[in-house]
Amino acid sequence: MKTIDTNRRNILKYAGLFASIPFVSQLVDKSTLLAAGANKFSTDLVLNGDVYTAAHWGAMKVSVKNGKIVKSVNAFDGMVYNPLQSVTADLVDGKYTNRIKAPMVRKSYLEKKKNNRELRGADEWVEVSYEQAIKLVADEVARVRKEKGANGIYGGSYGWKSSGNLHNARTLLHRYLTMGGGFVGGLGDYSAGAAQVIMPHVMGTLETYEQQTSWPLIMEHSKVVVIWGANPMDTLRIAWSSNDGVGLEYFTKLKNSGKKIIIIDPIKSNTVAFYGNKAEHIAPKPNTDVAMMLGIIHTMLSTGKYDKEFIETYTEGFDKFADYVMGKTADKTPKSAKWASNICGVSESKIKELADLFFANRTMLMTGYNMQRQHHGEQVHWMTVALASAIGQIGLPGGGFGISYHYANGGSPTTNAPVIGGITVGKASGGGQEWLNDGSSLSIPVARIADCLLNPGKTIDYNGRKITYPEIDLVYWVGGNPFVHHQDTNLLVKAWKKPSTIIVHDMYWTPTAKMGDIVFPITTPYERNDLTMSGDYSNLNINPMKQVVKRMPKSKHDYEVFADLAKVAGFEAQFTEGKSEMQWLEEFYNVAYNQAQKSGALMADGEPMPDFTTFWNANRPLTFAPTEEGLNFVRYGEFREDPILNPLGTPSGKIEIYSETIAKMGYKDCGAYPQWFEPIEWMGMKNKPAEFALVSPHPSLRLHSQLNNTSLRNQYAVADREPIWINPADAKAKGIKNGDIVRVFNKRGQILTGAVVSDIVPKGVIRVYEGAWYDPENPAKENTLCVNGNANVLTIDIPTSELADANIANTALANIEKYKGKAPKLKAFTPPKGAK
Ligand SMILES: Nc1nc2c(c(=O)[nH]1)N[C@H]1C(S)=C(S)[C@@H](COP(=O)(O)OP(=O)(O)OC[C@H]3O[C@@H](n4cnc5c(=O)[nH]c(N)nc54)[C@H](O)[C@@H]3O)O[C@H]1N2
Ligand SMILES: Nc1nc2c(c(=O)[nH]1)N[C@H]1C(S)=C(S)[C@@H](COP(=O)(O)OP(=O)(O)OC[C@H]3O[C@@H](n4cnc5c(=O)[nH]c(N)nc54)[C@H](O)[C@@H]3O)O[C@H]1N2
Ligand SMILES: [Mo]
Repeated sequence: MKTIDTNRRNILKYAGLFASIPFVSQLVDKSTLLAAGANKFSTDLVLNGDVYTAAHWGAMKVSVKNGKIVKSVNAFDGMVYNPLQSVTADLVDGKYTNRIKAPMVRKSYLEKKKNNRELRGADEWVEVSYEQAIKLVADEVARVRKEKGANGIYGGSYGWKSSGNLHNARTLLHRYLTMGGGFVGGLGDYSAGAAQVIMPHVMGTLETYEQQTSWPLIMEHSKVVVIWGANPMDTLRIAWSSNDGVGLEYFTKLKNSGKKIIIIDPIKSNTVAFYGNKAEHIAPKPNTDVAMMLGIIHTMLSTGKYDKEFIETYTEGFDKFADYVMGKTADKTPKSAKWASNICGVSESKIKELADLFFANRTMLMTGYNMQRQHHGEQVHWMTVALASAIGQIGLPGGGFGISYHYANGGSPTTNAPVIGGITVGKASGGGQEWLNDGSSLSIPVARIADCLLNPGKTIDYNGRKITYPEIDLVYWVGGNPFVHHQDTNLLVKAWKKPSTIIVHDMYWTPTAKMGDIVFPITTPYERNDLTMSGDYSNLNINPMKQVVKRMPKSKHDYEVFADLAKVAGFEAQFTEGKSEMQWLEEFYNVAYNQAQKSGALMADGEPMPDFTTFWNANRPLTFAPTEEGLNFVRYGEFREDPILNPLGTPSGKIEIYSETIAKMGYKDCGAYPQWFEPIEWMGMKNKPAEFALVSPHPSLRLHSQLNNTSLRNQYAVADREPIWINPADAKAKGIKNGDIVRVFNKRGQILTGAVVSDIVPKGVIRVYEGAWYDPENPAKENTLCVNGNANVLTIDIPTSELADANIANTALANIEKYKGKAPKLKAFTPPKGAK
């Protein structure tokens, strides 16, 4: 146990991290405020000065001059630089910004032409009045509800939207559709869709979005840190609520900690570059980590250097899995280091060395998500658990595994912060909410959307049950960009022609907006007032998100659009609860404030939390300090201490290396214990349908498609397209030089990219980041070129397995050639015909 003194020291160190920003208590002279009257907060815009706001990429200080944004930086000085924070001005209005400036309707849709669906993406647009747009949407939603019921409306609307607990686009859509009588939703997410379904069977929890063993304990106890299929120096630039920045601080400190750092990634990612000679880089072939892990486990079982006692005490069915590893099951194949080496390309001796190293030292396996956005993606985190069980350090400080250190700052110690409220989905108007309780028949796995639109009535397997696709006639999308995020774009183009109506809200003419029928021009987060916490696991800060600039003339908040639609449908009072923007925010803030009043929780500077008016007027984030428990949190520590008293939420209460539940499902593509399955396309297959393994990880200088329309693009675009990384030997063989335009193609589609010839990718592998805006050369033609380089035009739209039905974005092969034609002009960042 830590003494109070060390804890206090830790807290002080922690507060030190954020010391560069004046605390609210230092800013506000309370006596003047009291004199001014307690409940006066200002919503006047700052015309010259600094405004504090926050985004997925963290808390920011935005400088304004004459009502225009001139600079935007981290709200806290001295933290690891995050370039995503620098382009706020562009997001409001820049060279590529491409704002939707007015409510618009597609011409042939407006004219009710019979073949209008065929013209989606290729049509002209017509500006309509806001009132007319509201009426069109309200009438159409009512029609579909009447004819098809809740089952006819798809509101899954997957996407990263913007930070903010009020202007939460997707929740607002769900609130409107729920109150109106229901909709078809989306199950799971694109991020960790396979892991979040398998892990509850194995560990009894979701695992993907849960707190990890705290970073201070990693720094103190881990001897070996394995960054496996993760690129934290890039991916920790963002978080779901807002980034607390702590993950980047710790991964930076780790560099010179003297620990053995191993990075396992086919590519020399920016994280590999960052650690340089302070880390060992091991490059397996893409999609082969499960085999590599098996080779390590086989070595451990063969040498006897594994933790038998841990396995006996804490796991279920390891013996059956061990039979598979040793080749005693039907396939008669020992999964030896040699066997693994043949598949993953890492040498037999290295695999054996890792087995010994992990067993002999306190080892933390930090995995990313990319490996599970692959065919049979369920297996990799299950296998990680099997490996960590053999090592036997789960539940020890600094040991075991953690699958979200790379994501939203897992391991950033949890603070004592009270939690603010947020807008909720609410209740169905007029009573019954049966459809919600029966979400099973009305939600489809998110990544099956194209399959669902194309095949109404089809029944699929999902995690032990059956789901029958409804017949969707109306798609309502806010806060997401499926024409960038979904696999096999050309299939989605076909699927998109099925519904009668597609409604999109966005700030920009994204490819998804261009593929809609009715679009609303939405305000950016810098044109509205909101609140968010930062630190998905730490709750480190409460951030004001003050309106920074005047809003674009015809733009609307998502909230306003839905409130107006609710009005037409007769449930406005229920939707708005009669509250204004600032009244909502005061209420959300007071949820936390009242909690703090009750518990006596103080902020990191030792002061009590200010009331809402003081907080809002002070215009600064509030910072809280980690608790003793937060600093000393060991994931599965209690389970390890007493597995009888603190069992896991699995059927056996133990770690299920063998799952009876999954065995009973009888799926061919997901067995009762973790296994190596050959992916549908990969480097080592026979009769490869294309030559190169396409890896499409998350972009360093964007959040998916967000920020593609900013000046950050100047830093990475090549020949005015998305870059493709090609190994020098492959480039030479294909006659491709740095800066050339490269056509990347396979049977699913074709894209144009700009060549970066570099040995950061191994031979036989190409990398195109996900997130480039889909830009069809001729939208009226099938399988037309995407001239901006959206990787998903080339990816495969099949499920990971019948268990999780998650996406397999990172399992694909493609060909490359130097593009010889005249380079088509980019239209990705210009409005469509008819729009200004
Ligand atoms: N090939 C490949 N594909 C992938 C992945 C991969 O690794 N490889 N990764 C997948 C993963 S993990 C994810 S999470 C998805 C991400 O997919 P998305 O979440 O769809 O990606 P974003 O670009 O964040 O899209 C958010 C959209 O919401 C809009 N928006 C922002 N704020 C607001 C708002 O307040 N109101 C409204 N109405 N709109 C707003 C933005 O302008 C943008 O168009 O991509 C997936 N696709
Ligand atoms: N800057 C930035 N940060 C982000 C995002 C973003 O778009 N931009 N997106 C956020 C979201 S929504 C999510 S879900 C997470 C995604 O987090 P991850 O899924 O972990 O991120 P990726 O970038 O897809 O992949 C991480 C690393 O895996 C490597 N990799 C690819 N294939 C393999 C393989 O077969 N084996 C191994 N061992 N490694 C492989 C890639 O080269 C990459 O370096 O990131 C979040 N953070
Ligand atoms: Mo994600």
